Amino acid sequence: MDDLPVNIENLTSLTHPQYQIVAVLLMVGYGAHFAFTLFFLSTSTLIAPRYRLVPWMSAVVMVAAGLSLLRESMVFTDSYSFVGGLWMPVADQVFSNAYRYANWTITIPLLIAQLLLALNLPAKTTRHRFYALTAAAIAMIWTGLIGQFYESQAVGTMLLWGFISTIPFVYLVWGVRSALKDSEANSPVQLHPWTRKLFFYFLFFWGLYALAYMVPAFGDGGNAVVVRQFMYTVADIFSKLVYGIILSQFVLRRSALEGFGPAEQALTKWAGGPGGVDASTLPDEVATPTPDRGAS
Ligand code: RET
Repeated sequence: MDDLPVNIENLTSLTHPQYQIVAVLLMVGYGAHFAFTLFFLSTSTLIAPRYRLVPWMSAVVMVAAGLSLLRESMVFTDSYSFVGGLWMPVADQVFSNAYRYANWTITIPLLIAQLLLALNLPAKTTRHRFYALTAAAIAMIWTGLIGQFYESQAVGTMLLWGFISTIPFVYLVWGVRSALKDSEANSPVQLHPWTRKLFFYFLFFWGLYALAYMVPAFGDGGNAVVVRQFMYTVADIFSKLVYGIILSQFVLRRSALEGFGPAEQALTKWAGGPGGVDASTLPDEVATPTPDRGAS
């Protein structure tokens, strides 16, 4: 397989712990994404109808990512056989991280769309930014996809494509930053700290994918396989799942601040409690618990 454009996973044996860690990481990945589909669908009713697409898009992202990781996991277990105390790559099965890139082509436009919808920018700005950021994201993913085919044979070529891919990524980061900044003009002040923190959150966890891409430049053995799948799993969970929870919480607060009853009730219940909202930041009618809630 040396002369085929394959991932490092196909060229190295794995010890039993290395194999187990990757198998568990992939399982945690698809399990968490599938499970949280239910969370996003069930909590969406607390959010004002105009922002409800945000959790619904998270639910779609969860299913798409769950299926992709399930497939990745099945291909991983099919790609090795246990021989002489080691997990050896099998000759007639190719493991590929390309499934991930295919999946990002679907999920990233959704992640961008849900951010823009949560920010409640004017419709025209939202549309323009969506097209520009999605075009940059597709350019980033597909140039990275080409590059990762060179990781086992020509690390220099891989890094060159990685560099090309970083150019649209920088544009994407800049676009997200300016969308977040623009949103402050039409967002209640209580939401401003959220938008500032969101940028660094986004930068860190999306950047983790770029770091994972570079792992074959530093090693191509079993540890490199484990480190890369670990980085992918962390990036997946935080840039899709936890990101979805944060955006849902963000639009839940926005809904409450705009006077949407179910959101007000959901937040009032926890007002003053650990991690709850400060009641003084909510409209008056929200800050006063109703008698039945006070009694419980
Ligand atoms: C690549 C190639 C190397 C350079 C850069 C990359 C960036 C990838 C990113 C991926 C984000 C994926 C997400 C998936 C969600 O489902 C393509 C690895 C910069 C930022 C958020």
